[in-house]
Amino acid sequence: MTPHAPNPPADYRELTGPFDVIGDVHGCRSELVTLLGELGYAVDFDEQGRAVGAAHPDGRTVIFVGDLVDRGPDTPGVLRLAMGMVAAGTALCVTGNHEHKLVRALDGRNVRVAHGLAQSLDQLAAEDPAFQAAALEFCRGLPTHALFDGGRLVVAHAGLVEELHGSGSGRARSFAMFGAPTGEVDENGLPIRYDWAQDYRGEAMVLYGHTPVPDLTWVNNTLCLDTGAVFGGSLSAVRYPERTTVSVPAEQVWYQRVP
Ligand SMILES: [Mn+2]
Repeated sequence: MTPHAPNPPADYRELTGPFDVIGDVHGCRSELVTLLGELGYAVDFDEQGRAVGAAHPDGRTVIFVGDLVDRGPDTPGVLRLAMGMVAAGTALCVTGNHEHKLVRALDGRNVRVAHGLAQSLDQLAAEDPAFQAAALEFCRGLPTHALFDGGRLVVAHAGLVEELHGSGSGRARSFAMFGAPTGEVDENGLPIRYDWAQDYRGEAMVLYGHTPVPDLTWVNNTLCLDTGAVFGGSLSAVRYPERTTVSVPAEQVWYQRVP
């Protein structure tokens, strides 16, 4: 068993899109199927009624910003669909901090089972061993961020300052998955992160998730796509290069936000 080391960034600069970039899914499989439909994808189902792939008639490609897993009702279902799309070449994906931690847990590392990891572990344990192994290898292989369209588009789970675009440094990997803690905590004891987007002046569009926001708001050519689907918000996507957005409401509150 190889220790899980976060992967280098993926160089997809030759891919020009068009793309549909989807925010944090967190096991919300039903909302993901609905969103793909709204975006014009035809979703494929297997004989057991499980979503196993999706393709767009105009050849568009999905990019997932990571955090497919944890908290929600059907992490295996989300992984099955995303893995099928990636295998078929209709989607690409970068890692979130939740995939990173799930891999560590499945590798037997000593991680604190919190923030919805227990749901993923329980749900995956009910799947057959071949799927469990494939899901682990899928999550293990995800890049920490990715460049597209000649470097004009950057996708990183927690965002990324311009100087780290394309960098495989430890700082780049940590920033892309977790953001940059300032060392301070808020009134709830949660770490305060550097608000990199407010200071961003880069030419590349940066699309990301990680921190749930109530609305989709462009900040200096960056857009956070995590609209908190698993917390009862919505699941969101932005079309590239069109910059138009699509959101579908959560079917229910799947996980209570803490605190
Ligand atoms: Mn995250």
